Amino acid sequence: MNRVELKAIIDEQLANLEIVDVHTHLFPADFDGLLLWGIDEILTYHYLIAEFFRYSSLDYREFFRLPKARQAELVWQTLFLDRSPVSEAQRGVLTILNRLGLDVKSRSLEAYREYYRGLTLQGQIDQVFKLAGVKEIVMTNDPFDPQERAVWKRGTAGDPRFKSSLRIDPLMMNFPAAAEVLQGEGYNVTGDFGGNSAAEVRRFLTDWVEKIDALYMAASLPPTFTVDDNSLRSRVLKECILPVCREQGIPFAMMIGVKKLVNPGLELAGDSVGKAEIGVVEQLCSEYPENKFLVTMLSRENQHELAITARKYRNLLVFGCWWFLNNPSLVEEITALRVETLGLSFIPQHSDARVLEHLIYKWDHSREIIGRVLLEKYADLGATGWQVSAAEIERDLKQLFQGNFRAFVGR
Ligand code: FIX
Ligand code: ZN
Repeated sequence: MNRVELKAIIDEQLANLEIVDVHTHLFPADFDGLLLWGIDEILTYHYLIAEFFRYSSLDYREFFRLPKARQAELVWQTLFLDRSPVSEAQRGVLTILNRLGLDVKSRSLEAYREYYRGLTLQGQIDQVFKLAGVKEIVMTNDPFDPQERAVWKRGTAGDPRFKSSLRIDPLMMNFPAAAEVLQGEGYNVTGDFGGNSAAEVRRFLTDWVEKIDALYMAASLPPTFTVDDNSLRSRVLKECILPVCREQGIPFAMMIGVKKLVNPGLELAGDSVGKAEIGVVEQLCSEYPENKFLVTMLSRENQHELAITARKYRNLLVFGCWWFLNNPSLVEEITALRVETLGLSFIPQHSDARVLEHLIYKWDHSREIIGRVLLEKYADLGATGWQVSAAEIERDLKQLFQGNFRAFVGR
């Protein structure tokens, strides 16, 4: 099979692929408006807000007090009409518009708004999943968010395409505040993790994993994350989170390297990145062989050592080119490094979609790059005389884009 034939097969298999997107911030239509969608949400995505303020001297608070539609107009003018939208987040908007069949060259925000006026949310969910080639997504379900807690208490019709994960950052990042929420929910915990708190936190975690049928538990963690100390964070992890994950047979997903709110004025756009210590991943995988760890790290500088660490521990599954790494040049570099180091034993990407339509651009862009990397690797095999078949390419892609995750979570 020559390179042209190989590329045609890879492109066809990628186009027919049913992706399981292992980390998003999306929700079904009946989650009380928690699902963001539509052109104004697309244009006010925090990635674009950060880029908008590269050019604007507007007071942050003044901007965020504006109606969402006005914020979107300012972003459209500044990042699209006043200068070419060459950044990845800017290009993403145009990919979405183009794939929705809108006239990108019109550059008419009004025309795009008119299009949306004719849509229903449920219809847009169906259309976006189809255009993006996504079969299922995993939500980020936060029991510490009162709005989301109310939805789960009320009960929802649910949508089989939307799977759950239990996001528990406050337990590790601000236990006293988390303890107040748990007390309010009837769990006998104290802010200093005293008394019967460990057992009660385990009961809380068990109740919620079972209530939402969580595929995994997750937390985003700072570059300084360590478990060597006797901190509340370490104790909650070792005495509560890891035991419940073991009992429930689910992974703990650690998203390591976020510096929260280095610029608070930017709100969600105010987080940044720091190189973390890979030793904490080694230590947890080594000391807790009965636990499964999904890990993604935010710093480019952590990627090689994370891949090498995954070679040492089969209870570690690396996933995604997260957030600031989700740019074509880095996705290509990281995916090539992972294939060369881990073969097909990793999850190449997640969308981190915050707005429904992000599924379209995040997967269009990533599929193309990951396909390019795999073409090189299959071509390298061909050069040795090894002939990979279309069925084998389909098998490999299915493993990367859903099989590895399903096997690791046991679903
Ligand atoms: O912690 C997370 O889930 C991060 O992905 C988010 O906090 C972040 O804002 C994001 O959406 C990045 O893509
Ligand atoms: Zn996220």
